[in-house]
Amino acid sequence: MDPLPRHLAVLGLGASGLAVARYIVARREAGEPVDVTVYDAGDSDELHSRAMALRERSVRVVLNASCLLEPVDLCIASPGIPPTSELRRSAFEFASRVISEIEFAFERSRSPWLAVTGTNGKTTVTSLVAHLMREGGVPVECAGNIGNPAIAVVDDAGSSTAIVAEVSSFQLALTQRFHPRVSVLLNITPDHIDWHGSLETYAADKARVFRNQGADDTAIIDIDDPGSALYADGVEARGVRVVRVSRHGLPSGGAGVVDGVLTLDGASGPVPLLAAGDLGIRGDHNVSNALAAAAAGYAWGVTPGALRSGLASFAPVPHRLQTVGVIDGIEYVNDSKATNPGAVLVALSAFADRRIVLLLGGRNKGSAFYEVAEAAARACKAVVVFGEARDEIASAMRDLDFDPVIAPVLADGVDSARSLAHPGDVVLLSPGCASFDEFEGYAHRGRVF
Ligand code: UMA
Repeated sequence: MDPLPRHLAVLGLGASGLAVARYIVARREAGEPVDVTVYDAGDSDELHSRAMALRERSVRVVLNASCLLEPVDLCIASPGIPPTSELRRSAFEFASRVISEIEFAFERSRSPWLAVTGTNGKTTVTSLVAHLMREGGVPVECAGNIGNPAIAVVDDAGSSTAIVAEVSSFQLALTQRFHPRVSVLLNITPDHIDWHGSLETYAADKARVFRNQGADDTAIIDIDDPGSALYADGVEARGVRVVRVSRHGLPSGGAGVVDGVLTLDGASGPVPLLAAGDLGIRGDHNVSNALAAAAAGYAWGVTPGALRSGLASFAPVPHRLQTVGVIDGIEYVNDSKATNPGAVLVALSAFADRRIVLLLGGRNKGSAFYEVAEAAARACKAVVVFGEARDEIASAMRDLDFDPVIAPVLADGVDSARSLAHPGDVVLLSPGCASFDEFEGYAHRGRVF
């Protein structure tokens, strides 16, 4: 592996930036002549304590930063820092090269990579693929947007362990050489428009997952979703093996559903896996997720037997349509990971046969709420809106003559939802917004719920 460039900068001191800084310090302590400065626009107590720990290891840390202080050879940016940030803009002036943490991790890794992207379902599919691969005896490190920065696992993974990474559009935006052996694109619906500037840029950044793939690689693409289906022919025309996934039939050479059974179209004919009804994860969207994961595992060489037992034993991941309690006959479902409108639509369809009290709200990421308001007005007996976006969502609902209950924060919203629900009902936290107006992240919101 090439030595690190001499002068490095890291943007952001969250989970990604901290992991990158620690990696660089470890290289320096192993004898590589590098220096590194970490910049963060924030100034919180948590950042100060992280900064202090890094300074003790001779890392320069600049908090409250608005621009790089000197030229560097390489700048590694944390995914949450948007293109509009002054700090990030200055990186393009001062650094010979600016890349994302996932690109850095890829370049520093000796492992084969499997990357999962899409607007919704990434975490479930990443966890399920890793589970299927482990079931098939493949050593795996699960990393990336799922909450475990990839740079933290690359050294331990070595060359014999596969890195199964959840990759976000933010991470893909600053990739150059990122080249997974197997890529998975689940769907593309509006999200993070505030960060990317437009839906077109968001989609193009997601599609960078295919950019360096070639004839030895596989792309798994869900063709039921129009946003992802768009890419299948173009990627195939470049010589990449494309495995199409659909819940409506069995695409040639792909993964689909035949008589209610998840099935792969293998080299010597259909390979039945598991009845969709026997999956431990709920809803039609999870049939799509399971198909994509099975196709990815199969592309990696996992046997049908291991796929079958892995699919049957997989349980829902936390914060995704997760039943967290039944109290007085009311089922409470935590779908805090639903941070965009598309994810709420999916959640509502998973409970189509139930009476739903929906909790919607948080911080808007530049989304429009008409479609969610329409679906909620159709599917729910009551809707409680909370947080920063409450008035905006309430107004979209009132346009449909549906009066939501308005609560300032989630705790008040849960109290209201509880008083509106009756035995047999579902109280569904599927907020359709980011959590940062009130919480540290979606997992924090889910735990509080
Ligand atoms: N910061 C700045 N300037 C800014 C914005 C932020 O300096 O303009 C600083 C903040 O002060 C903070 C740091 O950047 O100290 C935070 O960096 P970050 O937002 O990149 O967050 P990390 O803690 O590094 O977490 C990131 C991902 N976060 C985002 O993409 C927003 C995590 O995904 C991921 O799990 C983690 O890396 C490990 O790979 C979270 C997420 O919300 C779960 N992802 C989005 C999603 O799933 O929709 C994409």
